[in-house]
Amino acid sequence: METEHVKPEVQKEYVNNYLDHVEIIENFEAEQRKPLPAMDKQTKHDLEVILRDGYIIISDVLPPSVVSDLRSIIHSIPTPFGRNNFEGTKTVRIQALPAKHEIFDYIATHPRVTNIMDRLLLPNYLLHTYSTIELHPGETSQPWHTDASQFRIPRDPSLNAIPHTHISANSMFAIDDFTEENGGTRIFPGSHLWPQGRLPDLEKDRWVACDMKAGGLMVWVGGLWHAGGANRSAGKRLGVLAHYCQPHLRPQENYALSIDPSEISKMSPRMRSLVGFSVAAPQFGHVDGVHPLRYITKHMDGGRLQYQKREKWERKGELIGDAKI
Ligand SMILES: O=C(O)CCC(=O)C(=O)O
Repeated sequence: METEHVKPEVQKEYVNNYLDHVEIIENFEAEQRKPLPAMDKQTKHDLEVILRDGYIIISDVLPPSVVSDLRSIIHSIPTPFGRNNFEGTKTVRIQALPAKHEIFDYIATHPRVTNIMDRLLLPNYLLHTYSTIELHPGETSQPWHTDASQFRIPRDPSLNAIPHTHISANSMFAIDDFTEENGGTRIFPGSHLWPQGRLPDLEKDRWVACDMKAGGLMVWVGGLWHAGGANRSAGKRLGVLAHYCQPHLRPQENYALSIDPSEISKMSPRMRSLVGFSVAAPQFGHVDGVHPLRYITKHMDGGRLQYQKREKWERKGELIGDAKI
């Protein structure tokens, strides 16, 4: 797909440069992880489309039995609407998914996604946010944004800083059909190649809405301008979004595990903040949507942090999506 303001030859050079450098990514820090198997045709195709357009939509990735399990599991977790325009005041978002149910392990590690992420991000990349997003009728469109901008790292205008061009990348599995009418994610194709400071021009730039059936998957890079759509339909639009980021976007030491949570409230606010028990704008460091200190206070019992029980899940039924992997 061609995109305004990015010359086709620049776009082509970018894709070719990147693919040349995939070998570097595949072997990068190989001592930490076995080198990746050679890229198969399908992954190469997915990657080429993502690098060219900034996103890809893939049909029939999740089998109907998994879609139906996900829908009932998600609806069994009561959660209020979002608190602002970005979260969506008519949108239900459930967070801390790996703490809640094993089905979310399956989704976050789905090979159709990880085969792509393995080549966009460095080994041991992280889940950055992971939530279910259900737009209810009447939801308005989300503000336009790129996911990577929250890291406040300038976009690389030469488009050549491999492999760091991609600070993060995102995936959305459709649990309901996504349409323009019910709030399918809106995208400016090719906008991942826009230079630093270039904002969407709503009079000139053309956006498209993600149109995919339940079980479909959209993957996009962190630099792509997009937004959740407005839900003008009478039904809901449910998706599961897993956003991954580079592995070094965190402190070297993992204090959250080494410090007894009962000690945190005894620390000074400054010290507490230094070891990560804080929320930095826009929402770095929250735990299941709340400030970590509030989370600890709420979940402490007998001087120990009580964890919720993780529900078990076993995959059953057909292999429709997986058969293509
Ligand atoms: O719900 C959507 O379609 C997109 C949501 C999104 O981009 C976000 O919450 O950052």
